[in-house]
Amino acid sequence: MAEDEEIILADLPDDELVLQMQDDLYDGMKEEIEEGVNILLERGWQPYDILTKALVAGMTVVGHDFRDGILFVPEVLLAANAMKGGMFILKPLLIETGAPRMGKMVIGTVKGDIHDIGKNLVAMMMEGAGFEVIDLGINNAVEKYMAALESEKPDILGMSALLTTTMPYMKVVIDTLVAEGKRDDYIVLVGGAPLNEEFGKAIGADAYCRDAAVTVETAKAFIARKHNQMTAG
Ligand code: B12
Repeated sequence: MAEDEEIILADLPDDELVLQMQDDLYDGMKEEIEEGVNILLERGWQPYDILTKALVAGMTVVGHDFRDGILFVPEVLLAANAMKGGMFILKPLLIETGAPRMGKMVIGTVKGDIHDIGKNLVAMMMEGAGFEVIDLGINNAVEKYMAALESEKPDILGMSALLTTTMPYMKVVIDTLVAEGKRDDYIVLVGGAPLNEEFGKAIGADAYCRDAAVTVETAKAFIARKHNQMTAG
């Protein structure tokens, strides 16, 4: 196809459309991403598959080239904006599953960190699975988490960090919970690209979750265990 020839997204077969959407995400083309999402929905694709195969996969490529110095912050911001355009369309579809109420989660990105795409995705998937989610947004100091736990009384506290410099802040929050004798009142789940299971254990979280789907499964398992303990006790 000639360089200047316009690509008609709706004419592409599914596999080519998905690859084109990954390219468009890379190039920060929000409108094209929205159009692609709508086309795949019309073709009967599941919202979760669109999210993972087109959007998250596209963002992974962006991540690699950002790491390798091929892309810079302005371009990554555009890609993030395009991703959010797609997520905005998918959000109500992921949430309206009619799942029974599972529990409540307070979630936020830690102090010094403004990455929120992964956190938003976790929040969306948790809502879709029937959890009530209170989203504290980005750059949360320990006081903000403590105040929300006090007022919302959730079952789960979720913390997100995408930087090696901000992930230790999760321990500040957990240590504060311990110092105030509240650690056992909450299931603490942590996540973000630089974390791993070992880190989660080291800071005293209940679990590290590598992605939104694992978060939902882990949260359900912990809630079930909590209910069993309550009925046994
Ligand atoms: C998009 C992006 C940005 C955007 C953020 C836009 C936004 N609104 O979020 C912008 C351009 C603003 C940005 C800025 C910066 N970024 Co940045 N960014 C990224 C990038 C490319 C993608 C992150 C992303 O959205 N991924 C997609 C989502 C879906 O994945 P995820 O976040 O990992 O989330 C999943 C899981 O981790 C998990 N999860 C996430 N949160 C939670 C929470 C809970 C409770 C649970 C259970 C699970 C969970 O589930 C999610 C869904 O499946 C990453 C690359 C990467 N490999 O991660 C770099 C990256 C994180 N950024 C990096 C850097 C260095 C920066 C800057 C310092 C750059 C600079 N020089 O200014 C600034 C820091 C700003 C700040 N103070 O926070 C580095 C971090 C390196 C390090 N080791 O610390 C990375 C790894 C890129 C790199 N390799 O160099 N960035």
